[in-house]
Amino acid sequence: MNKESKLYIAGHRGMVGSALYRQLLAKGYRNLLVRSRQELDLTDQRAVHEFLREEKPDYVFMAAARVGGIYANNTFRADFIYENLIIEANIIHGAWKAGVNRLLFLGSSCIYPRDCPQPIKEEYLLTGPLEQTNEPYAISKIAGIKLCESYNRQYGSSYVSVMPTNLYGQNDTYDPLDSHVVPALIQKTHEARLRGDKTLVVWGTGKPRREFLYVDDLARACILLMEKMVPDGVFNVGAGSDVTIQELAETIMEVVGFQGTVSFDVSKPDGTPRKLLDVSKMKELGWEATIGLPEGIEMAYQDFLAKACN
Ligand code: GFB
Repeated sequence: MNKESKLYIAGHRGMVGSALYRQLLAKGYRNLLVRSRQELDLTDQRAVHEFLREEKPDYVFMAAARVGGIYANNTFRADFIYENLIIEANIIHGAWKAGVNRLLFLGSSCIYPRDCPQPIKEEYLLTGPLEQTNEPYAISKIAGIKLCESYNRQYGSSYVSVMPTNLYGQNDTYDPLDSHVVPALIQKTHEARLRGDKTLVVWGTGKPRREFLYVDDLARACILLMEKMVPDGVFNVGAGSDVTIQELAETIMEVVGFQGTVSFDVSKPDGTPRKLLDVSKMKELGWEATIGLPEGIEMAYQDFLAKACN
């Protein structure tokens, strides 16, 4: 990949896509190809194939997906599996037809079996049953990995898959019901502080463990994989350590300046008990996470405040 290469970022307005866009621009890549949802509907096969055939990008970053937290995954099960499957099929097949040899597909750590050994190695894929709250989403992401692998094996392309752990950071989606735990708790804690509440309600038991990665660290890993043209395959990208949801809530309360206590709504699901990724493969390539949790939460909170004030 050189500075003149034509790079298509699918989903450039989302949290991951916008981080990729910012970082690629900062590194001097000038030939970035993007389309808004209004300009290109990624669920429309004909439109996607025509776009890729006309534009002929050299590289494709696939950051477009229907995403959300545990409630959204569990509720909009059909939308999550359908939209992700069709977007993946359209872009991957369209890219291959347009002669794109290098593509990066973004999956998720929820593709791994619910109860697999920790930390999770890439080879544990498809060795056991999945977590139920996000099974449709996970199946769609496994399909994406298998699409990449199959095109590589049948047609000799070089499509690589990245499995990020739970992400957060600049340009996250804030919604008390549908978003992931970090943005949901940032918003809820902020509002609880403004109202002068005594208690912050956290879903589940607070005991599940999660690994949180600031999105800029992920973007750096993706660009490295594309620049180094590492062999195809699946690459875990995670922070290397995890915390309980209770510890996360306490960190957020500290950053936001909320003095109350935490209570747990156990009528809400916990989801998978733990999903800490083994990131040895990325470490061998010279990548590791650089943004710690309190620092990252502080940056995310500033981004939330900037948006809330606009
Ligand atoms: O981030 P999250 O929604 O997704 O929830 P998952 C993580 C944990 O935080 C769960 C708890 O145990 C939740 O019960 N939690 C506590 C909360 N309070 C809240 C809250 O206010 N909002 C939310 N959302 N959670 C998702 C998958 O799983 O992770 C996706 O559903 C994807 O498919 C994503 O893989 C990375 O980590 O459980």
